[in-house]
Amino acid sequence: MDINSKKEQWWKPAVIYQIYPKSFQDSNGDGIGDLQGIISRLDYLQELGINAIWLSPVYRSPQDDNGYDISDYQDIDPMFGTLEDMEQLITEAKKRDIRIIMDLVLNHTSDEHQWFQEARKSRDNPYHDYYVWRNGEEGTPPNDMGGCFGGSAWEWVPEVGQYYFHQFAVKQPDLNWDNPKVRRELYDMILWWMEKGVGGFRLDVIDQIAKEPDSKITNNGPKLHEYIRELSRETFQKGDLITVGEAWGANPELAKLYSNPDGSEFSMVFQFEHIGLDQQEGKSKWDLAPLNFIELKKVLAKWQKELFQTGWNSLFWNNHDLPRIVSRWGNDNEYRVESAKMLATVLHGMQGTPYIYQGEELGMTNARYTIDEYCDIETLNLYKERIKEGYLHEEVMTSIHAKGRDNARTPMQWDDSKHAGFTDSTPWIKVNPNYQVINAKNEFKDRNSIFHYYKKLILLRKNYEVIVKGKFDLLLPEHPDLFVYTRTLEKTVLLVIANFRGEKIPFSMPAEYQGSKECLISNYSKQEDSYLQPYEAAMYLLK
Ligand code: TEU
Ligand code: CA
Repeated sequence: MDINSKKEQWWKPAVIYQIYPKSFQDSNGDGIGDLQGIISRLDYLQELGINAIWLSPVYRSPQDDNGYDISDYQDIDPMFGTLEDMEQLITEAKKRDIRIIMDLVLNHTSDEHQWFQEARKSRDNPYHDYYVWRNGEEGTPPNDMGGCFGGSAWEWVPEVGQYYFHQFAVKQPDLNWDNPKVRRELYDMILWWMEKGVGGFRLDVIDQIAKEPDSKITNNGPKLHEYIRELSRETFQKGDLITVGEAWGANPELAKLYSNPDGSEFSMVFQFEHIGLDQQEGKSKWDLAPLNFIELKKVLAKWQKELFQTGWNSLFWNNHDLPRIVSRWGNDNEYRVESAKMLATVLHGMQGTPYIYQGEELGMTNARYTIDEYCDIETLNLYKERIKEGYLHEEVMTSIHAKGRDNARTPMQWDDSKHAGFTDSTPWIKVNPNYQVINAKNEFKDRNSIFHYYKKLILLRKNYEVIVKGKFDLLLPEHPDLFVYTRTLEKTVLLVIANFRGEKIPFSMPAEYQGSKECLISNYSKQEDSYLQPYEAAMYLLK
């Protein structure tokens, strides 16, 4: 493909659905979601109207970090099925006009990967230099860098008398991107998947591949964009793919490189600036603070403005690492339905590619479990660490209930039968007890459900070019309760209004928008003249 060709990218009006395979649908009664399970639910996804599925990793893996620790990139973990199942999923999805986006974890492998097994044998093993090693003495790591899941980022290997570097768990050694052989192996693997008809890739922690541990650089290393351009040139640009990089360290300037319309890097990136707005400044996500709402509007507006015609945004509230948005910035009690729809309206009215995380379309909520009911390595390590540091059990649990990754990983709630229709046997992680009320079967029946609302939002994006292409303008930036913006494409103006509070908020339509308008969607059947109802949201087309 000529990267300079100005042909309209197919994925610009697309909506993507993220599946966390372990928790989506079990087909063989082992309590773990699998590929055949996903195939059996494709009709559901087609009904919702999504265009692509981002599948969290299904490669062979010891599952220390639920598949983000890969031991064979070119095989499927038996827990999820076989390569044939994967091929069948690609074919069956294609029949329904759905593309499969695979998750590429290129920063690290599992320590059980063949490459690492060789690498740790001796310093002159041909695979040794596939990873990042430093000399040192046992007990004195090269520096004080910490791993993302707790502990040191360095692990001693007596056989070679060296430390290896791992930004994540001990069992996730970092690959050495400075070694051209490593890069070539990864490109060949990607090309192999492209041959199989994969529709795109999500690139795990891609901004961390060019790390330079001697200078304590993790993300945005000096060679990062050189490596990404090479990766893109050698692989993605040979096909018609959608690619999205995960970049916690992105700012709009960097995002313009990543999502340059010339196609030299990716289609878009996930940026996380809005995600950190409910934590104490300078601290971690576990140190809770109320959402800074005005800042949320500013941050999102900034990204909308900055990437307009110079890049492309990913739009998301949720993923498998984040709490459920309705519990986080909505209200998962009295106004669960209203607030879930309100949050969806705000997100789906913006410019970019919206991502729906499994169960978000049902208004699934956070789970409040006891510590022994959680499975996530991050949560379990954090608990141990904080208790050791002297935090009280209750304090730590409050943080985990709010931010733990397992909030997103509880099984998909399909119906009100035992285990929510996810499995016939014991699920690998407990089902959220609210499944008897919150489930796909109920949502399907009810014309006013969150599910049908998402379906409509997806359709609006297909039918109104202004949602895909319009210029974004934030109104009432300092308003403490309302999120209001317009999208403008030539003479068409779309107005989006949302109340982020569980109470009536005074509001009357600004004079310039009082003329004739059509309500495209709203979470209330009737609008009031002088105020917005609790969590009310609407999209208007101004004429
Ligand atoms: O996440 C990257 C990442 O930085 C997360 O560890 C994040 O900081 C954390 O979840 C928020 O507390 C990606 C994957 O999405 C995640 O599931 C993996 O565990 C991680 O990479 C390692 O591959
Ligand atoms: Ca299974």
